[in-house]
Amino acid sequence: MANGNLKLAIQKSGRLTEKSLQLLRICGIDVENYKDRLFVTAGNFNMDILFLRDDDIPEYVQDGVADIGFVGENVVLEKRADIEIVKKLGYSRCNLRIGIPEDEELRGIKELSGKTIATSYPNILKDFLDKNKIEAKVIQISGSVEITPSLGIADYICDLVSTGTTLKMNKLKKSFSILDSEAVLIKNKNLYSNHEKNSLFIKLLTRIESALNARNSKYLMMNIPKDALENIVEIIPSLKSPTILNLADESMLAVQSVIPAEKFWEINDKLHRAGATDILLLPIENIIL
Ligand code: PRT
Ligand code: ZN
Repeated sequence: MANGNLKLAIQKSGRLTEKSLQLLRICGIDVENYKDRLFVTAGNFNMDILFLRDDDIPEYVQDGVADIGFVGENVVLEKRADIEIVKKLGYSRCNLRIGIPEDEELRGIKELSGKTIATSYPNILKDFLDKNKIEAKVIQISGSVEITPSLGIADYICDLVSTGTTLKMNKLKKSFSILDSEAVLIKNKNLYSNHEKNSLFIKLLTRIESALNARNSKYLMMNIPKDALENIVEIIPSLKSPTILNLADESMLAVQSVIPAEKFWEINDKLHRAGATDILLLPIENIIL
């Protein structure tokens, strides 16, 4: 594999895999026939993709076996790898939290003192406890942390939570948050010294940034009566000034604009009231600013 290609490590099989491949596809990078392979070379970009367990990605990037990686920030912090976090990628969001039995209450973090807490993230938890000057016993468990309180192994747990269903199923509930996590782009600290690879990295980063910009934006199109223009332009939360086009019907205009996706339902009623018709909202794949 010493071919000058940029080497990207992603999770082989798990919660990050599909979203990581999808991000590459939006960046225009073809990754085909990857099932049961340890690595593949992209069809149309000088890049090799290595498929690894997520826990191994920070160390592989630190040691330069891979140049860059997509991995959960929780794993990066737990492994204490000497790498650079370049960017949050906006997927696989979760929360590392203290979970406690349903019938207990914790009024402040100091009440963790003297308790036994089971976790797969002992380093992150110990850092949190040290920072808050709390002495608690941390026991490291590699899976099914949520059953430890009912087995009498631990008082509380510290685990990743997304919907909260796992906690509920085990008669536990959410308590303090230790870390908000999501997938991040990481890179080897010496990558910049390899000019060829670094320029491939910058090319990829530009594409990732344009994909992330687009993910939160939509393309809004509508027809409006000419005399409503001033009103309507005020309602639209545009990235830039909206495009305004004449229509065959001279009393009407077409208005088009990129807007933050989450704003649409907020402004939709206002647009209607101001006289907009034929409102279309379209997805955007990339935005190059
Ligand atoms: O085999 P490999 O080691 O590669 O994978 P893995 O089994 O260690 O990891 P995987 O695929 O389960 O998760 C990969 C990454 O996804 C994690 O490191 C997080 O960054 C992210 N992620 C996002 C999550 C969750 N959400 C999540 N809910 N990882 C784990 N969970 C688990 C959690 O541990 C608990 O058991 O899901 C359960 C809680 O989910 P809810 O929805 O019931 O609250
Ligand atoms: Zn793992």
